[in-house]
Amino acid sequence: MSDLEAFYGPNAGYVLELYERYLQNPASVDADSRAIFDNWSPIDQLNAEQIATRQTPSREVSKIVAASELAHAIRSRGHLGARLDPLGNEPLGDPALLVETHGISDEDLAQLPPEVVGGHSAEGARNALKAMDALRALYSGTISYEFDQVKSPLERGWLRDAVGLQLYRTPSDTAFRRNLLQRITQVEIFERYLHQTYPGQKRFSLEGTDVLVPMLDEIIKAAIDCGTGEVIIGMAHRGRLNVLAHVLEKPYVAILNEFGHMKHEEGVPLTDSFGFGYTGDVKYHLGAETILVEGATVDLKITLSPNPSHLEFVNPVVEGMTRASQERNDHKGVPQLNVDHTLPILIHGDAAFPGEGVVAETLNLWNLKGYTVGGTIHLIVNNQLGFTTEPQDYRSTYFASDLAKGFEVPIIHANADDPEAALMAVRIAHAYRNQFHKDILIDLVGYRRWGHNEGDEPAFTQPQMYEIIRTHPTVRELYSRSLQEQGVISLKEIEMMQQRAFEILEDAKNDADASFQPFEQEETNGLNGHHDEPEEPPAISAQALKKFNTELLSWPEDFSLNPKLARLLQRRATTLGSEGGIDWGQAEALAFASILADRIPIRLTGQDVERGTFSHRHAVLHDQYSGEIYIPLQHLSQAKASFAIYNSPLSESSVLGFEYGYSVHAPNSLVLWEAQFGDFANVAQPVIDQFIASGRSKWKQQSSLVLLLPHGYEGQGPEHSSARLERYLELAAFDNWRIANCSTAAQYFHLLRLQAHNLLNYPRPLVIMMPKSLLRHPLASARLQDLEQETFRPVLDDPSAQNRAGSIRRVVLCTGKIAIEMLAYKLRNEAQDVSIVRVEMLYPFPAKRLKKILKNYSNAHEIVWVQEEPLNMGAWSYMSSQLTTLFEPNVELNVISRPSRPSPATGFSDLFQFEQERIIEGALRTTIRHYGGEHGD
Ligand SMILES: Cc1ncc(C[n+]2csc(CCOP(=O)(O)OP(=O)(O)O)c2C)c(N)n1
Repeated sequence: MSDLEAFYGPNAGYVLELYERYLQNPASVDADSRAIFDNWSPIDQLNAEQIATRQTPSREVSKIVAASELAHAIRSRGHLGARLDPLGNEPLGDPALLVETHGISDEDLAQLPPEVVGGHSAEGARNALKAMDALRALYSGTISYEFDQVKSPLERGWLRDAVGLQLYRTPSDTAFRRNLLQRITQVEIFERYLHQTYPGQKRFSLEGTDVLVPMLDEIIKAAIDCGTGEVIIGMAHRGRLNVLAHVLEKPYVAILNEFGHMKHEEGVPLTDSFGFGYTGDVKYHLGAETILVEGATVDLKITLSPNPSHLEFVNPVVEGMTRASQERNDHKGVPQLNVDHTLPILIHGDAAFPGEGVVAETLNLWNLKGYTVGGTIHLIVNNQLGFTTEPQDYRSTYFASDLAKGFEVPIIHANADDPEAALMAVRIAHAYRNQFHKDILIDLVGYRRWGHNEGDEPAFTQPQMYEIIRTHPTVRELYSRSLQEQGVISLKEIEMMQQRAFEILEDAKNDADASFQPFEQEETNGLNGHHDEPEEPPAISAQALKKFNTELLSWPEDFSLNPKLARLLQRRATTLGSEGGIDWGQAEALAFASILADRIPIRLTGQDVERGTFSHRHAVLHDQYSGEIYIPLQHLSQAKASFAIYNSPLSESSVLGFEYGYSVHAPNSLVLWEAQFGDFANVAQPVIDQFIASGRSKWKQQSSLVLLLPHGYEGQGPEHSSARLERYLELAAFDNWRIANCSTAAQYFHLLRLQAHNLLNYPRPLVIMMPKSLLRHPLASARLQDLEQETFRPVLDDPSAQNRAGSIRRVVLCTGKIAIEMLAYKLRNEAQDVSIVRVEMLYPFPAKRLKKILKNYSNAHEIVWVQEEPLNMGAWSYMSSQLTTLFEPNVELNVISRPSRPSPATGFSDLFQFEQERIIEGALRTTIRHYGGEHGD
């Protein structure tokens, strides 16, 4: 109650009012007030009431109010006055942080009791001035906070308590501090050793933000204490070698070996890469895994995802890996998510974080049911430069972290020259994530001791900054000096620490030199297969398919499905008879059902996938009255694995990166991503180029991700026609993935099953050009026996041409929808000398099968590749080089297409129609020869 003696008159009235609010809901008052009220007794309340009735001189009241406003300003805007820059730049400041702005002086504060400031800083302080100083040290020191963007009062209260009550202060015992110094010493000496031993070689030194490593140590320690099973880290080049060595425990010998013996600076290892398809990556992009064993029982797996040069694109990949690690899917229904099992950490650059859009896309995932991972700890390694570019040229906001505020992410800024402050930041971050399962970000403000890489001269572009850095002591020097002054460690011990760290590196270098082996042949196991054949999945009985179908068309009795949709779905009950008519959506559902029955979990995501962009899937049913949903694939009696389906946010890069990461980390799951229209995947091109197409060759990363890309020319204009098949074909090499374009629902059914059954023994991404008009086309539909008896066929010969093979003069080769259009075209029956052969699997190229089919048409004198796409797009460039090896030289190879164009399709429907008919007629009439070309025929 002594607190209250200091308050009188209206101020005590205010306190009482606050107290009443506290009694109703403790979270509704600020943390500091709450801390006081937590210790109040009923007597205190009585006294407060008495005090409140006394008269107060109004000047005193206004000083108290001013002091309390100042304290509030420090708590909410202290970061604007914080000493965050090790290089000594002045903070931005804010008038609200100045005493005089509030109409009072330090002398006034010295007259007021410390309780007007409240919280931890008031404890033991002689007066409000002292308490205010302590408050400034908490909020505007070498650590500071931005919490006001967090909407939940409960969370804000928790965060204020964490700071105000110093709940997560870094331990101050001698052993802890000495260990911390030792760690910083290892980090620094490692960089110095590399600098001296391999002058000019790129390593993207961490010096200037060295404390990142002990920060990661601290998070990992906290994770172990919480029983976390896995920590997954994503980061770019900066400090990666240091993290690999000290956090992932990659042996020094291995790292030094890479330095000493790289044939080429950009990292081609000395393997016979032409023989094995593994071409590797530069050392500062490599990933690693380690298992930390603490005591007898606790194992923590730490994974550092490999990273391409494209900054920040690893973010969604790490989130997807994390989600995969958090889910159990060995049961039917929804996967069981345990976000406490895995902790993701994303380390960003200060220029890349606000600059690369994929960061915002990834932040947007945190609270979405298909994507949440229960919070990510973000760390910006802020060295105040992006290559040679300064903050005023690479971001429009004051702090590098400002983007995150829009996502309600709490932000902690820390000065990288104060290791204890930096550690407190991660201690709070981990506890917050643990408590609220939300993202939190630390902006670690440091500097970069060298150029962007070690071959760069930074003084060319930042002369003044580097003049300061040249003489600025390292964090190790600063911290050891501080510990020495406090008597925690002696100079001799400090020197011995350095000496020891050097010796260990020297020993490793000797070992590296002695043990170097130029060929890594054994590591290429599993990567040397060229054009392997995937294994056929087991056959599936008609009876089983019928049972699946019945269950897929069942929902609870009291479930009110939209009557129109119910009728639509009921049509599927009739298609397993002799009439057939199984359309794409139904074939897919039956394939999924059979895959789930075979214990293979499925995850399907993309924009509007639950219904399907073309209203063809309807995997998720909605009750018309309650809004409840029902997903038949989660209720199948025979399902033995989970089925997850989520509409994605409107994003391609982050969601595709996420699914790639998921597929890598859950290799036994069938993971599918569907683009709304195929060419929207262009927006995710870095994910396709850097991960899906090349991850295996660069990092031996295995993925069986399926990309479903709607493709086909139907008069919908330039951006809704082409999935840019040519791009996938161009990236195809060394059996890196499979590219298919199915023309029937049955083929799609079998292809899905083929992929699902080869997840582990033949893992490859699969790109499928998906149809639109074919989704319900009778000629593309399947009969029950097609599903029961057939398997996926990479090439489909023309059944109608079998009995007249000898009279075929022209073999039309094509892929996908155009085949069905030609078969359905009015002139088809007249074109008796034409056979229409469909290439359903474009890559790996089905050379043997095609050759066999072509051989059958021994009198054909012409092979024509027919495509809807312009000549410079589609499969033609790829096909033309592949096809020439398949037939005799006297056979002509021609092409029919739209003429070469910069835009994939016309926006005019009449022009589209005209061109489409010309292509089809040109293919079917052997007398007409108008082929596509640069300017048309
Ligand atoms: C998508 C992409 N754009 C450009 C680059 C080229 N680049 C590599 S590092 C870098 C500067 C990055 O600055 P920052 O994010 O602050 O990280 P730092 O290197 O300073 O640690 C640039 C422009 C890249 N790697 N990726």
